[in-house]
Amino acid sequence: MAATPPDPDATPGPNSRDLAARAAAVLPGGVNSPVRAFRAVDEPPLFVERAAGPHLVTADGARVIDYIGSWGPAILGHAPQPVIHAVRRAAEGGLSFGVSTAAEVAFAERLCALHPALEGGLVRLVNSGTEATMSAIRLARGATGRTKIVKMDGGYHGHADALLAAAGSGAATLGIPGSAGVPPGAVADTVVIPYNDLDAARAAFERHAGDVAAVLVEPVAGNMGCIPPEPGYLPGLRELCTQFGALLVFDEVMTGFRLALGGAAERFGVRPDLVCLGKIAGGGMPLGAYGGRRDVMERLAPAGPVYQAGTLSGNPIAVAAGLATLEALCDAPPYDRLRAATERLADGITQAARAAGVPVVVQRCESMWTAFFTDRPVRNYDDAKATDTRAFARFHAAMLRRGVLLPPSAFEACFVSAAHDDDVLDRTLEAAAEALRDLAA
Ligand code: KE4
Repeated sequence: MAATPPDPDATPGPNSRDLAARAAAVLPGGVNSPVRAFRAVDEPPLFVERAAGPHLVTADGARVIDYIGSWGPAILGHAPQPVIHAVRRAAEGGLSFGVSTAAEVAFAERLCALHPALEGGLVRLVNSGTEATMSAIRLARGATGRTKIVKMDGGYHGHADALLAAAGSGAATLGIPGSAGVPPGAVADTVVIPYNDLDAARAAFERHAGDVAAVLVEPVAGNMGCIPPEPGYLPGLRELCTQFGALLVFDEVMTGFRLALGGAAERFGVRPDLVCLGKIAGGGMPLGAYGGRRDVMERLAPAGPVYQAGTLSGNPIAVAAGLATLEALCDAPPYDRLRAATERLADGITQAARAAGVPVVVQRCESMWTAFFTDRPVRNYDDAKATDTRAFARFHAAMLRRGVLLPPSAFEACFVSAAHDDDVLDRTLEAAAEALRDLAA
């Protein structure tokens, strides 16, 4: 397969190597978010100049097929014109006011019309997924008067202290700090259990009876690679939360509007008490949201005693991008085609790996997928950590050499967009077959 053709419209400028050197002089690790450093795949970081549809154009003038998709938001493909136009129009009217706007009300109405958890409920707009989950757990604690938050080992919900908890020594034990700078006290009420394990969830409730405020879960795990819930798992969590008087909180920052217009709640038919949204909801602009049961949300200031605020919450430009994105998804739901495209990729990579004699398990849910280098299913974080991440790194490099950019970590999900047409899928599968033969050689 020929190397990626240079983009004919590329404008000469500093290349990724020059930019990486400059970035290292002013940014910690040379990046504004760790995964962009490409350290998990031992490659120099890429810098993007612009993007359109399924492609990124790098600072080196290469045009690559993109499966990072901005870590989820780019479900329509990059630079979708309806969203670009909406952002332009909104920007003409001003960037931020600190006073409410009609647009943020219309956007909230659209969210409440689309996500099952928001039906008849309330939603609060914030600026990131981190802010959404951080606020949702404070609200859960304030609304229930309880302190324990149960989260999954390997679940990532942004970088709020209480959620940077690693698994403790035993099942259902209290979390230990998952990062320097997180004091033990910040995670003393965070209980970490394995994903896809209802017995562990029940044990957590029994061990901390009456003090579990909420269970926070990515309904489809996307931050330990793509790990779908096993049949009955989400309904089981729903039953346990109801039985023990805790709130079920779906972190749908990644799965919201990705799996279906109603996210995982619609896809799996389980209604959480609260839902956290981001990524696609902002159409690539800084926006998050959390919401759900009216009786819980009414505990939020200024209606209630739980405080949360934000200068740019409901920002008119971010709301314009989010609303235009949701309108495009509602006008022409891409989900059947996205599912078929992802199925084609998964089957093609599986066949190519088998032909090359390389153990690969491709796990997917709708248009999220991950190629794990292993010969067995990946059910939870321990399974994911046991996969061959060095082989993934070699695969990542071999794919990039052939013009296909996968997320630079074995513990991330790839995303297919509505702009990934058959030719792009063909090129991806051709590159994968060659890359897997490289690995086997
Ligand atoms: P942000 O604060 O990054 O907007 O959202 C945090 C977050 C919350 N919940 C889930 C399920 C998430 O996946 C995320 C963020 N995801 C990562 C990648 N998987 C963002 C990429 C990055 O950190 O640079």
